[in-house]
Amino acid sequence: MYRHSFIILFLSLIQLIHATPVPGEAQLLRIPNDPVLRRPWPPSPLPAGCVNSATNRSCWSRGYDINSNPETTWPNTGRVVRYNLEVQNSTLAPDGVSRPVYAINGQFPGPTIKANWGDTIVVTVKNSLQNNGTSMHWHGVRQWKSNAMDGTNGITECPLAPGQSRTYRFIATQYGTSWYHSHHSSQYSDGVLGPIVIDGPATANYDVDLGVLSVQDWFYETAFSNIYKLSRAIIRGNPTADNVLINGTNKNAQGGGAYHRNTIEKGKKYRLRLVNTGTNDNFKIGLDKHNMTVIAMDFVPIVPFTTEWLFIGIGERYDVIINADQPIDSYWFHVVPQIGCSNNVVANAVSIFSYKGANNTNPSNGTRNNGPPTNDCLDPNINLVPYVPLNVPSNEIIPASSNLNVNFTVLQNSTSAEQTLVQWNLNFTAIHAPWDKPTMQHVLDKNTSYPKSMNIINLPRSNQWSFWVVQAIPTRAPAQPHPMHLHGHDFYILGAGTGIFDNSRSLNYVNPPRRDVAMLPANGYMVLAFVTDNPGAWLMHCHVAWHIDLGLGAQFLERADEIPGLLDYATKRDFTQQCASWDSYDNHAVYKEEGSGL
Ligand SMILES: *[C@@H]1O[C@H](CO)[C@@H](O)[C@H](O)[C@H]1NC(C)=O
Ligand SMILES: *[C@@H]1O[C@H](CO)[C@@H](O)[C@H](O)[C@H]1NC(C)=O
Ligand SMILES: *[C@@H]1O[C@H](CO)[C@@H](O)[C@H](O)[C@H]1NC(C)=O
Ligand SMILES: *[C@@H]1O[C@H](CO)[C@@H](O)[C@H](O)[C@H]1NC(C)=O
Ligand SMILES: *[C@@H]1O[C@H](CO)[C@@H](O)[C@H](O)[C@H]1NC(C)=O
Ligand SMILES: *[C@@H]1O[C@H](CO)[C@@H](O)[C@H](O)[C@H]1NC(C)=O
Ligand SMILES: *[C@@H]1O[C@H](CO)[C@@H](O)[C@H](O)[C@H]1NC(C)=O
Ligand SMILES: *[C@@H]1O[C@H](CO)[C@@H](O)[C@H](O)[C@H]1NC(C)=O
Ligand SMILES: *[C@@H]1O[C@H](CO)[C@@H](O)[C@H](O)[C@H]1NC(C)=O
Ligand SMILES: *[C@@H]1O[C@H](CO)[C@@H](O)[C@H](O)[C@H]1NC(C)=O
Ligand SMILES: *[C@@H]1O[C@H](CO)[C@@H](O)[C@H](O)[C@H]1NC(C)=O
Ligand SMILES: [Cu+2]
Repeated sequence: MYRHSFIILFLSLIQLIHATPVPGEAQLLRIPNDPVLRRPWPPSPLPAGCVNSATNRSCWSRGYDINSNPETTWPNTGRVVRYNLEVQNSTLAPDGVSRPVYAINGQFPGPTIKANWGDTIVVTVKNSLQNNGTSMHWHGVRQWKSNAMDGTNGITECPLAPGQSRTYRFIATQYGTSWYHSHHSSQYSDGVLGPIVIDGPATANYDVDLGVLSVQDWFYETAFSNIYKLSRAIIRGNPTADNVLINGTNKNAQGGGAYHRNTIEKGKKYRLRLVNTGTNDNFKIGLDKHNMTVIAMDFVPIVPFTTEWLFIGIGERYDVIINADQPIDSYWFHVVPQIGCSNNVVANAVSIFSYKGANNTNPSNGTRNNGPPTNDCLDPNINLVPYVPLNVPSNEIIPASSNLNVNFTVLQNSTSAEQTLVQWNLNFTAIHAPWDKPTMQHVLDKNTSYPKSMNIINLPRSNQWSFWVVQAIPTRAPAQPHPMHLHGHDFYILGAGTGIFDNSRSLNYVNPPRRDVAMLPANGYMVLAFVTDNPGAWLMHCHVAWHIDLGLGAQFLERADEIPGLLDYATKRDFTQQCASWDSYDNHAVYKEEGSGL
């Protein structure tokens, strides 16, 4: 198996060295023979007896530990974990206020998908809604050579029609914390989401894994109702959320509902897996009197750093360790919407951590409004140092053709206000992913006549570095940061700042942060890079649900020629059947696709 991989590696290097430019393609730079691109390989066998334990979390399994590079190597466990997720139309009251929720297996958030690093995850999704399709995306999962399992309707599949099921199957090549969510317009904001935990080694030790702690804004009006009004400029600006949910619960303004609670024991260390599963709000998080040791960003372990407050954007994840070393008492855990990248009636949401043996399980009211000293919407990039170091070649000027502008448009219609269209666009186009004819269908048909609205960026060549400048256009776009998310890759963040990017800005090529979501600063730029090592149609988009619904996305069509060969017989058959079911449902559906469909 190693020999086989070596031959592939060798061939890739040959390709790198002999790559010649293809006219008209968007692919930008070729850096041959990069020494850090494929490192370390093969994994050196570890001494037997290194066992993952509370006192040595850096171990994992024979041949794999915290030094292994999940971009190139993962355990072959032979283990398959199976889940069934049924999306249902129900009414729930997460914070004590009832509203329609599209729950999964009757619950919100949905059940946690748990696996070990290297396991195969098999999930059967059933759509039991009456009047909506669905499509389940496994956020942050690299889907290495498994693009068809990405769950992005209009790109990798047709939506799953009411009454239908489909089975997704993919390998956990990375480990850490994430979530799954619907990619069917704004549907996830109405409840179709749940946590993912992939166990693996860690860069610092802890005693207890408390699991995922999701944080998100929460609206009493449904997302579908809000987006209808937003897209037609019936309301202007982002709708105001009514609450913040912490692990799916909170008190409401009238005092109903309940705080989320955790009990901890003095002297122990706790791992907490933070995920922002929100629609519009970005937060800073902190626990009174305690610091957090941050050990992972998204699916990438980092050199641990300690902080009192941690910014978390939509779709981002941080794994942190809290040391229960303070006096036995109860403490507020704060989730504070940041001004400029949030719109919420709640200024400082809380949950409670109580030490075992504390006399009072309610913390003092005096600290109820503790908050971070500063308000901002920026990733702490300087502190985000990947534990397995990978560099980016630095000997190139970033060309103007790698610019992807983020801009905002209102297409006014003087005849009919109902027809006014608000759009966000990326590189001059508001993306539209046609549900009835996804990118995958075009690829299987070998049809390259894509409508411009699909906003396709072709990346035909293998194992090339590609560089992107995501640039907010300050003149027209409301000054607002955007959490940008890429499917199919972890990108490298070479730099981010305010103003217009030019090549005089300093960029970091030495082990820069790599992850799958990062904040584009308000009126600013972000320079990203990734290697074309994963054939597929991969969406890049803003994770503010309103913004992607209104078009803020593009798709990288990477090595299209190789995609059909990655679909086995059953996957191709299921794809076709799912599209046929969708078409027959859509013929008489009450609701039609609007906006991007994503
Ligand atoms: C933990 O395991 C690693 C191997 O992954 C080993 O090098 C290290 O010495 C161990 N540390 C302790 C404290 O046992
Ligand atoms: C959920 O049920 C309500 C009430 O029956 C119905 O109006 C709505 O269309 C349903 N939504 C979906 C997505 O099926
Ligand atoms: C989903 O159903 C709701 C009604 O329950 C409707 O408002 C919405 O437009 C539907 N969305 C889609 C994409 O079908
Ligand atoms: C949040 O809820 C999930 C699901 O119920 C649970 O597994 C997890 O432990 C909870 N997280 C915390 C930090 O309590
Ligand atoms: C938290 O970190 C700050 C800054 O490094 C430090 O001053 C403080 O003592 C730490 N608090 C605890 C409880 O460790
Ligand atoms: C709890 O209350 C008892 C009685 O007032 C007191 O003796 C004890 O020290 C308190 N324990 C803590 C942890 O505050
Ligand atoms: C804290 O505030 C709540 C709500 O305002 C109140 O019910 C409670 O009695 C207060 N607790 C203390 C110890 O003052
Ligand atoms: C941004 O969009 C506006 C229309 O809303 C347009 O006038 C302007 O030229 C666009 N700018 C760029 C750089 O795309
Ligand atoms: C404006 O609205 C009218 C009435 O709905 C519609 O017929 C027309 O196509 C719209 N024009 C544009 C440019 O969207
Ligand atoms: C190719 O795709 C385009 C856009 O979906 C479509 O209009 C065209 O008919 C297709 N061509 C063929 C030969 O199927
Ligand atoms: C961005 O859009 C422009 C105008 O449509 C196009 O010429 C250019 O190729 C696009 N950029 C990329 C990287 O596809
Ligand atoms: Cu955005």
